[in-house]
This record gives sequence, structure tokens and C-alpha cells, in this order.
Amino acid sequence: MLTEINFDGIIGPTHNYAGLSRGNIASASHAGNLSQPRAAALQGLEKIRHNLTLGLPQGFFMPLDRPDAAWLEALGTTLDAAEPHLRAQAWSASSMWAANAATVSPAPDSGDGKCHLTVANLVTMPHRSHEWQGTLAQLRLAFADPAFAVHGPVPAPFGDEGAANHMRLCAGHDTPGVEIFVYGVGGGRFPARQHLDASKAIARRHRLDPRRTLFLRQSDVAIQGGAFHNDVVAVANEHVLFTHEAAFHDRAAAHAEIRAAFPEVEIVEVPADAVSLAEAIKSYLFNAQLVSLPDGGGMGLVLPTEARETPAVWNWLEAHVTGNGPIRKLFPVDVRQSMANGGGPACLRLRVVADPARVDPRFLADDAKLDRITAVVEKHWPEAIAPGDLASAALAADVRRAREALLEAVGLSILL
Ligand code: SUG
Repeated sequence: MLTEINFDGIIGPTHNYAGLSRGNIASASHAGNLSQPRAAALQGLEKIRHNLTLGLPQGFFMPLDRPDAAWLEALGTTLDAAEPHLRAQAWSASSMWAANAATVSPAPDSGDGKCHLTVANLVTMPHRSHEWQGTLAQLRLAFADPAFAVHGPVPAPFGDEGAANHMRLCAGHDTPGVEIFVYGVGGGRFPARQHLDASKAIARRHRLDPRRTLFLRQSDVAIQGGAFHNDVVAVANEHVLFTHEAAFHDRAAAHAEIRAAFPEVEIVEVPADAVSLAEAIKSYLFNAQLVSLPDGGGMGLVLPTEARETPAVWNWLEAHVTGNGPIRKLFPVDVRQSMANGGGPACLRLRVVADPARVDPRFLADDAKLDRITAVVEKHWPEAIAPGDLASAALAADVRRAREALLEAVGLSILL
């Protein structure tokens, strides 16, 4: 019984605003602010509960061990002695954005009938380049069943940022689909993080059928406008592609390729004269979870509350819903703490099409487990972190203990 499971990254106790991501406007504009790790994690947990209530299966990943002393050691330094920029990179809680954990190709798409996962190397941003080891350890545990094939990262220098630059069109999640890899070409002020050679390598490793695999170039305008991942300007679910007019490099050719590969596609495009690229990026309209509601309820969009506060965006959405578009319901969720670092609802989750019985149950969510996680967060997560706090050895010890308490609460101390 294959179904789509959303695995959310639990927001870690080191969540802070260090302004580490060039080209991510939210991250840059909140640099130096006081963060609220406890509120951040509770917001993420509330989103998980919300989606469970909709009847959608949910899993989660644990925050990584941060600050990453081993990484600093490899750089010949320590938490105490590190230069501030390296220290901040070691403290990053960015593994919360599970859409960047891996690229996932469901079993029906692969030549060997397995669900393939390639952990993302995240080499473009130093603070994210040391995530893959901890993420891979979790993927190997969660997806140890032979129904899955878990791959190590694509080698550097071919940047790979995982599912955030990957979309899938299909008649149903359990039927063969068309996989769309979106890559960027560098050279502008802001980096292109997804390299075409990385996307092609993943498609080969996942044994995808070349006739059902597309490589589309992201528009430079989108990247330079702040869409550092494709999932900031487009999202797909089943036969629907929801996209901004400025998402692709050659819009007409991209749409034609998509239609040729998957004629049943319904492309819901938001024109720039209705919602400008800047409004789309600021509100994170497209960084939404486009989900199939159970029992033939059509599709729903789990989107950030910021979308409701942006008049052009909300007007467009309301007209779409009342006009009988494929998106029938809007579910604004408050993930403001994550949003301030450029991570919306879709960034916080990794979609895996699988039989839940084949997934290690320690990574699957239910109400009782979420209650336990919430209790740990309320007790152990710092209320606030200011940039200067990253030099505190006491805080480093506290956040390590906080994570350990979480791992114990869900039976994952094996990751310690
Ligand atoms: O890689 N922000 C993340 C946001 C990732 C969003 N993910 C998706 N679009 N799928 C990034 O830019 C900011 C961290 C800081 O500045 O402290 C950060 O890493």
C-alpha cells in the first residue's frame, strides 16, 4: 500500500538567525535577530498535527547534533577558538528543512522497483555542507527495509539540494510518474545551488526511465530575485503543477516538455501581473504543501500565514478556489520562525511515497509521540538565542542535552 508520507524536520534547539544563506532574502534580512527555538519547534509540531488531522500520514527526522564540534575539529579549531563565521556555521539548525535532505524517487518510477533516496550534498553553503552525514545516518535507519535504496551524496563540486529542486507528476502517488529536475546555471550575484550534473547523476542512480525524466532550467530572474530553490516558485502534486510565470528559464519550452511527457498535466500558472515574483517570494505562496485530501476531497494547499497577509496573493487564491480550480481548500499555518530564515511549510518536509509498514516506526508520527516531543521541546529548548550566545559553552552543553532528551523520548538514542 504505497502512500505519500511527509517527513518533517523537527526544528532543533540551536535555531538562530546568523544570515548564512546568500541569495536567501529572508535569511539575510533577519540576520542578527533574536531567535526563538522553542516557539519555532512548537510551530513546526503544530503543522505536523494539522496535517495529521487532515488525514495525511506524517513522519519526522531528528535535528542534527549541533554545534558540530567534529566539523570544527576537521577545520583544526574548536567551539571556543573558532572564528565567528565558522562558529555560526557549526551551530546551524538548517537540517530542519527536510526538503533539502534528499531526492526521492518512488518505487513505481524506478527500473528496479525500489524507492530510491539520494542524500543531498548541500555543498554550496558551508553551514549546510556538513548536514549530509547526520541525515544519511537517519535515512539508513528509517529506510533500512529492502523496499528502499539509500544512496550517499553526489560528489562535489556538483551541488545538490535535494527534493527542493525536484517535482513529480503522476496520476496517483502509487503509479509511475514523470520526474522533473530543476537546475540552475551560475554566474549571477546569487549562487545557483542545483547543478545539472548532480540532477542527472541522481536520475541515473535512481534508474529512472529517460522518457519520463525531465531536466528543466530554473530562470535566472527567479534565482536572482531570491528563489534560491525551485520550491520557492513551483510545487507539484499528482497531475497538478502550481507555478509562477517566472519559474522556468524558457517558460513556453518548459511547459511544452512537461505536456509532452505527461499529457494529463494541469498547469496552474500564476501570472506576474497578478502576483509579482517579489510578492510570490516574500509571501512564499508556492512554498506550500499541495496535498491530496483523503476521500476524494480534491487538493488542499498548506501555506504560510504570510500568504494570507499579502493582498495580491490572497486575492488570486480566493478567486482560484471559488472559480473551481484544482486547489479546493487553503490551510494557512504559522511557521514564522522558520520563514524568517527562508523556510516555509514545504521546506520543512520531505515527501516519501512508501508503504508505512516498511518504514522504521520510530520515525512515524502519531498523537502520543507528538505529545512526548512537545513536552521535551517545552522543557529543554531555549526560549531565545541572540547571535552573541553562540560563544557560550554553557548553551552548547544545554542544546546537546536537549537533543539527547528528544532522541530518548522517541527511542532514537542510537543516533547519539
Ligand atoms: O538553505 N536557510 C535555508 C532555507 C532552506 C529552505 N528550503 C527550501 N526552500 N526547500 C537555506 O537557505 C538560513 C540559515 C541562517 O541564515 O542562519 C538557511 O540556511
